[in-house]
Amino acid sequence: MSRILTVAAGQLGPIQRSHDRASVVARMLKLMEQAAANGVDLVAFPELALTTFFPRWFMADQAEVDSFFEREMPSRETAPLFEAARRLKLGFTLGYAELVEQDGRTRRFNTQIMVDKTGSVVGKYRKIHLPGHREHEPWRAFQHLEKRYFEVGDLSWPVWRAMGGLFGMCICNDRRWPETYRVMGLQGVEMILLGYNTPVHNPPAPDHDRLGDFHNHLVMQAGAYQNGTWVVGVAKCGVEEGCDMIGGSAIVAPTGEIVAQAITRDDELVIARCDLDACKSYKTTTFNFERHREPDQYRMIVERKGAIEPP
Ligand code: CDV
Repeated sequence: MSRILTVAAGQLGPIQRSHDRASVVARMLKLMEQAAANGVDLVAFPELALTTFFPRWFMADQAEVDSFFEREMPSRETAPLFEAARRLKLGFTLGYAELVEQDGRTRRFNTQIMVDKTGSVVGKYRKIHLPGHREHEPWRAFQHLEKRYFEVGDLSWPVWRAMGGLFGMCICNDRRWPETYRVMGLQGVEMILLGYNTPVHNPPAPDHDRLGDFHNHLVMQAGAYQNGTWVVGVAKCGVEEGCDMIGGSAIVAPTGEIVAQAITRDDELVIARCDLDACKSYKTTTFNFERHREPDQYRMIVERKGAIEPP
């Protein structure tokens, strides 16, 4: 038996600050049309896919920061994506900056949604591992102010039943942390969809720069194998406002192998036929959690935040 889902990573090339949402949505619609013509069921788009990656700038004016956020989803500008989903019978995931009135205050999250073939939102995730810093650090070649502009996500990593499978999502820096995958693995996830914006240059650790593509695939392949799940990683990449960002969008099988990968750093569709039943062999043998995990011995993982060396 097999449950085949044809999935695409809808990689996006750079989005400059002068590009409005309508022009970005038009690029995404083009990829959705291509995807439908190739029998794709679900296309994943990158993190913060509707605008340039604005946390690279320090902005003192909150109104300027908020101009990068979405107050409703769908909105007038994003409605065509939802209409295309219905017309083409094609699901999609979309990363965007979310501004919401919640708990009696204005809250801002780095968010990703999953939309099914009827154009309905079936899942929402808010980024938990926010990288970077809170204050302006002028010594950097560019800022990374996610800790300033977003709150830590409040939804954990839910897993949803949709499109005949079990789906979860995470966003960019989350993919580097094993906890991300394990929380979804413990809910039986079969496919994790994630978008990213990863600069080549890492200001606090420039010695990592030559390894950006390697680390990108390393963590997604490990997460897929160790949890018996498909992982679809999709980049916004290329030179955006002078900042060089890695591509390497990839579809990773539960074997840990990359089955399809982008070859450009521009708008590109990466397609793979994914058998969701391929997860079973890993989930029922090597990574049969019920049989082999020893959570009592892992308590430190949730009880301790930073590393404390023995005396
Ligand atoms: N958008 C991100 O989360 N980017 C980080 C960078 C700052 C290292 C990443 O983990 O790719």
